[in-house]
Amino acid sequence: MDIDLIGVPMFYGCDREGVELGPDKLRELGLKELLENKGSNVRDKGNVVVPFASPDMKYVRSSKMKYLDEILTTAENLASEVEDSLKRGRLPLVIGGDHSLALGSLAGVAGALGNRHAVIWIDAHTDINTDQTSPSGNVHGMPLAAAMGVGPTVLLSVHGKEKKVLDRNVYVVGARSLDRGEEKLISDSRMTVYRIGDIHSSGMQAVIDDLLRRLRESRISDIHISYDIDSLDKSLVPGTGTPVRNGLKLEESAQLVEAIMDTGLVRSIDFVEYNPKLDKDGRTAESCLYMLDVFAGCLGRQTGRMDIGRTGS
Ligand code: B3U
Ligand code: MN
Ligand code: MN
Repeated sequence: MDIDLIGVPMFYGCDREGVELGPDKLRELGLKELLENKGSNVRDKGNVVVPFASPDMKYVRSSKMKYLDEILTTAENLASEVEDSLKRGRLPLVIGGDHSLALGSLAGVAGALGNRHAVIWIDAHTDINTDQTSPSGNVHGMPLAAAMGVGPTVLLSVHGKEKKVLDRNVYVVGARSLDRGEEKLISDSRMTVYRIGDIHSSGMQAVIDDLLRRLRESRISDIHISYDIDSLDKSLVPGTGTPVRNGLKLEESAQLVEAIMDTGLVRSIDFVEYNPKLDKDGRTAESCLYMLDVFAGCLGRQTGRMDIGRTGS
């Protein structure tokens, strides 16, 4: 597989410093070599430009969304890179940074692929708050709602059209920490949420079978995976801003990722919320490398350029 690595050194969406060091730390740990050793051709596009802002600028633009201007500028920059990579037939692997970067990656995906794709969001959270329902004002809790066209216009209008994905093509896996407004949006929309309780009661394989069946039935031809490392159990990822107990084991996560990757339909990937500053004894680095190795193995098995010779809209 031909892969474009794109780093997004940003913490504005979680308002907790350290996560901006994620992309360079993963490079230092040998991410490119890992992908290459498993058979992919990798081009490192470097980091997208993230504007500087000091803490006193947090609420300059909005009282409800921290660092709004900086997040929007970064999202625009990232959207162009992702769209460009996809149009060249390469797979953008976007390394965060906090999850607000998905505003940009999903906008880029929509720009290149239109609206026939599915988004699979692997996360302890659903990230479908709006400026009105967010308990924190942290934009990393809002990007998936915005991608579905729900939320304030400023978040929806990143890189053109307002809906980046149809709600019926959105799947969240691993959710276990939801806010009230998020629960309401789940019941009001057609998105599918596989909660940790579903996974533990039916087993990961049953969840995978159901997910793949739905993708087939909706004739999905392209998939974006947004992988938040806090989907993993708290014990595995001390180095993330909001670790949540009762999460996925590495083996469960690997099983899930392999099943999705092996559809051959995955066109782009986000890997987010690794905060090297908060890590303890390198445990999070180890979990990240374990999962990135799983992605690398799957990507290495897939050959050649992807044929995405079509434009969105
Ligand atoms: N749902 C909460 C907490 C949160 C969302 N995403 C993460 N934490 N990582 C919020 O602030 O929206
Ligand atoms: Mn997230
Ligand atoms: Mn999360």
